[in-house]
Amino acid sequence: MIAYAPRVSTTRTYRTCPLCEATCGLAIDLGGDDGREVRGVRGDEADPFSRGYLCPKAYGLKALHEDPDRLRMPLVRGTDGELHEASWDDAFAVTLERLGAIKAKHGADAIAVYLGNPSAHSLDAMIYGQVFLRTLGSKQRYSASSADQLPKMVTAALMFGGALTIPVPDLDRTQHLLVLGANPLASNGSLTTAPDVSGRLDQLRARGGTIVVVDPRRTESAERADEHVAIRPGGDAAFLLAIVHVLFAEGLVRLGACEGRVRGLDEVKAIAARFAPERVAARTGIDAAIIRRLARAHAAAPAAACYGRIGTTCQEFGTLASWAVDLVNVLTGNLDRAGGAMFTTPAAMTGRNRKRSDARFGRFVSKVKGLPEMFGELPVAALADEIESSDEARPRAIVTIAGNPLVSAPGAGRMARAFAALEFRVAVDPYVNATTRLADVILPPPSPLERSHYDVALYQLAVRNVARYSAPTFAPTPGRPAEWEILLTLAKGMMGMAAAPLAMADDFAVRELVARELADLTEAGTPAPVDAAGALAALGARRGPARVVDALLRLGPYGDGFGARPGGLTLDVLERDHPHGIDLGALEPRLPGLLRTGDGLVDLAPALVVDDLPRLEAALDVAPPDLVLVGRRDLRSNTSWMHNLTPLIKGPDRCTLRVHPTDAARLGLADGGSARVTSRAGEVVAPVEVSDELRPGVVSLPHGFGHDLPGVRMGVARAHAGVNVNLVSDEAFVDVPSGNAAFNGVPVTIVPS
Ligand SMILES: Nc1nc2c(c(=O)[nH]1)N[C@H]1C(S)=C(S)[C@@H](COP(=O)(O)OP(=O)(O)OC[C@H]3O[C@@H](n4cnc5c(=O)[nH]c(N)nc54)[C@H](O)[C@@H]3O)O[C@H]1N2
Ligand SMILES: Nc1nc2c(c(=O)[nH]1)N[C@H]1C(S)=C(S)[C@@H](COP(=O)(O)OP(=O)(O)OC[C@H]3O[C@@H](n4cnc5c(=O)[nH]c(N)nc54)[C@H](O)[C@@H]3O)O[C@H]1N2
Ligand code: SF4
Ligand SMILES: [Mo]
Repeated sequence: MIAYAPRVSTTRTYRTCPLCEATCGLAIDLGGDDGREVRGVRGDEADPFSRGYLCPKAYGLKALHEDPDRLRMPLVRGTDGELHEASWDDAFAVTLERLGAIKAKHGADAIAVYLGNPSAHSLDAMIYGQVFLRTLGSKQRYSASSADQLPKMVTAALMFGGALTIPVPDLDRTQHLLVLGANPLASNGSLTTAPDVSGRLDQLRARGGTIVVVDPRRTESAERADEHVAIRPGGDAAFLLAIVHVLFAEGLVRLGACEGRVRGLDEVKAIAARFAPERVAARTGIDAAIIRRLARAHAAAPAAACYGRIGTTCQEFGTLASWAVDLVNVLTGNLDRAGGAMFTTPAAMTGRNRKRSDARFGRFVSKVKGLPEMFGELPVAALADEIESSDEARPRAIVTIAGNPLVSAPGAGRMARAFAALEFRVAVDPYVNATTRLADVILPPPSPLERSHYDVALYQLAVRNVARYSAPTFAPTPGRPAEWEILLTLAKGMMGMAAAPLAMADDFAVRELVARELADLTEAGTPAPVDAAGALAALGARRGPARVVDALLRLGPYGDGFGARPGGLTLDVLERDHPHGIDLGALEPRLPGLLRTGDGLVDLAPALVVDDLPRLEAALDVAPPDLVLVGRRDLRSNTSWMHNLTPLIKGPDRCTLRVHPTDAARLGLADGGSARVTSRAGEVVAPVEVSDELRPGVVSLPHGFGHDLPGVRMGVARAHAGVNVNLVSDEAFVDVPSGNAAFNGVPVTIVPS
């Protein structure tokens, strides 16, 4: 008898890491009897974009795939009030019956939807989440955007015409980088997709360039810079307008590529005249002389980029600050030039040929505070208000998709009460966490390793033009729907077509999406190469999001145009010929063709933005609060949901309140002691870490913690529970024009505890 040894060989597969915006290429070694074991995760040296780089979170993919707490089957709340495992058929049936009844009785707006951050990293959720939203037809739409980059989307839409027409710093060619409110060494970059941002910053300095970091905390990124400017939280708009003041006053304004392509220049000049460096010095905490020097240095650099992130968007003056970032780019001649702030030319995106501007706001308003709709959504800071309103058409149910608003949204305590008061809650989510523990049904998507992946969103903001497709590393487990199938099942069910085959619904959804793209083309005056039916036939046997990516690639600037440009990119070509991805070159100037502002000009002084200036000017004359809270990110985490992965969470407690020594002394706080932090919205008690990296008067606490609530089924995270800073963040403290949450600069009082 011959005994066969079990298979011990390993197979190397490649895929893009979906865990942050950097999109690193990974080489994943598989082994085990059935080849379904992850043996190793490495950076893919052959990836033309990430060139072997990876961060510690990549190893978390194995832990995530294997995490016993990650749900494999749906949970449905039983008559005993507890969540129990259920079959997919039963879970879908309960969901559709309850949502259908609420919609029938109260209308579609009675069902709120919240789309969380990982939906930007899940191809399935990004594409089919939109399909679900469209078929549901509810105006009660929310997302993590309004707890993140909404102000930037608003100013991009107003200035350039597209919500994602956001300039990215051309990191690889710039000679001067002014960073405000971003810590790319921890976050790995955001609204700027740049794997190995740390290496790219080193190269910037190695070629003689300079980096200035403006941040109330001396962050990892500030340590790496030539200069750190410890701004007072919320001071960025005033600081940048003072820079613009100096540019005008000293005759340093140059429009470069924007020459003859702007409107509102005189208005900006008049506005800037009101922001002399001396006037803003107190509010910004930055000496007038420093502001003048930084303005001159920026204007003198051969190529410079101004870049702002969370510290400039999630704050009281987020829209003004986001606008002022791009004013500096335009007025120093750096917009749309190599080494300045440029626009990516992505290979696949929806709405590429759309001509009308995205900037149509306020088509409806929130019921309680009258906040305007932005890009079809209401701000998450208004969600609890809406649920708790007495309006007949208030939300009675919520569907959260890849979101954890009870941890991540401001005013988390009130949000928890509002959620508890709903009639029905559904979550599309792999974990039972702070939010989903309240759900009536949880529908878990499969592991990231069981899906296809293409970064449709993030490649729109990359520092090079790139394309990379990842096929599923592991075949999906039979009987478990893909995330797109979960969302499409909900979508067709809400259309009253629960019995229709999924394949038919998919054909319908994809035909609609392709037809919209083709209609945009025709409207733009380009003859469409095919009709929607022809496109569907040409797309062949692929189903789900991969088919959509193929369609978008083929209609894109490098695509085969469905036969119009033979030899062009298709998903087949990408998959077969470029398993490590394809580099499509450095960023190229894109003005004026990119502009969708109606008159084809960059609008330097949009009314929505300018109208908010009196609020900023009023703040210049008021003494700032004594103590304010800001956020903090750590390289080994991402928002609230990676704390259950042992390799990423082990080590010292990270959820600490960092306090400057002088503040610690006057407040009576000791390193290792504990402090009670109180705001209008609520309070938390957190361990104290005394650190001189903070600007005095500023304390910092990371978000994403507080995993010890009853019902949370995340054993590892529970052991590192931490506290939820958003119990202190105030849902009433927002960037007024956009309604975006102001997590940074929250006034607090602190006592030893
Ligand atoms: N105080 C403070 N609060 C903040 C911030 C801050 O800086 N300070 N930052 C804000 C920012 S920038 C953001 S983006 C938001 C994030 O806010 P959210 O998007 O609401 O929260 P996350 O913590 O990212 O939660 C993601 C959820 O998605 C689930 N999930 C993970 N992968 C998948 C998947 O593939 N599919 C599905 N369906 N679910 C998945 C996780 O289990 C988790 O429940 O938080 C904001 N909150
Ligand atoms: N490792 C890791 N990576 C992540 C995430 C994560 O949680 N962990 N989250 C991801 C997400 S959802 C996002 S949106 C991005 C965010 O990416 P980044 O914006 O780069 O990340 P943060 O670390 O939040 O940086 C914000 C900085 O703003 C500073 N700040 C606070 N208030 C102000 C202010 O008023 N003015 C100025 N100038 N600075 C201020 C803070 O001290 C902080 O250093 O990161 C993504 N990547
Ligand atoms: S930086 Fe880390 S988490 Fe982000 S894509 Fe790269 S390996 Fe993944
Ligand atoms: Mo974010």
